[in-house]
Amino acid sequence: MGFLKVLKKIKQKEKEMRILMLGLDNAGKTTILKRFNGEPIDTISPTLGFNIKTLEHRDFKLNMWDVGGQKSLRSYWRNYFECTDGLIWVVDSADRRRLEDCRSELHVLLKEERLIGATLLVFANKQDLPGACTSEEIKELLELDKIKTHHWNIVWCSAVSGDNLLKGIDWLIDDIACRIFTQD
Ligand SMILES: Nc1nc2c(ncn2[C@@H]2O[C@H](COP(=O)(O)OP(=O)(O)O)[C@@H](O)[C@H]2O)c(=O)[nH]1
Ligand SMILES: [Mg+2]
Repeated sequence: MGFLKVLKKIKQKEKEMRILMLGLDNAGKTTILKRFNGEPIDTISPTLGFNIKTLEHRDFKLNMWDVGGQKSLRSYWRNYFECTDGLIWVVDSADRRRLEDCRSELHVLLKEERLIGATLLVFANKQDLPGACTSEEIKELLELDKIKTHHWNIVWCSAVSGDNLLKGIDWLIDDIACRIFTQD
């Protein structure tokens, strides 16, 4: 049996997925992770470095990597790419000023060889804020339709209210499961 097949078998048995959460700083990555994990979200400080959480969801074990998004930390993102099954790109939908920066960082990221094959979920977060762009607007502004290299989807959400987090994460898990667990 080839190496990749062996890897697939191991993953299948443990139903384990490695998910990387990225996006500009202040987008809400840490808040999403904590909210999803049922932890309090009122004492979150900016992530310097990274934060790993293993969550059980449905039948799956999710290794979630939450990596700091400050400009000075972005060159370190590449250290976390290996073996990524899913990428969650979190957007602050109310921060219109930085959406251009957000678009270019995302498209640079998707050119990374080590991320080929990763499923991409874009969370249009902070939908509870007045003036937030809709997910349709975010899709246009981030030029998501240009992405042909990855399975992708955009889902609006609010980490503060918890709205739609499950919908996004379930889509991601289903897409990954189809790719890595059902082939032989
Ligand atoms: N109104 C609102 N604020 C949010 C939401 N998600 C995160 N925030 C706030 O945005 C700030 C940055 O969140 P954080 O999770 O630290 O962002 P990170 O840098 O991407 O990890 C914090 O003050 C959060 O309370 C949301 O859905 N709605
Ligand atoms: Mg953070």
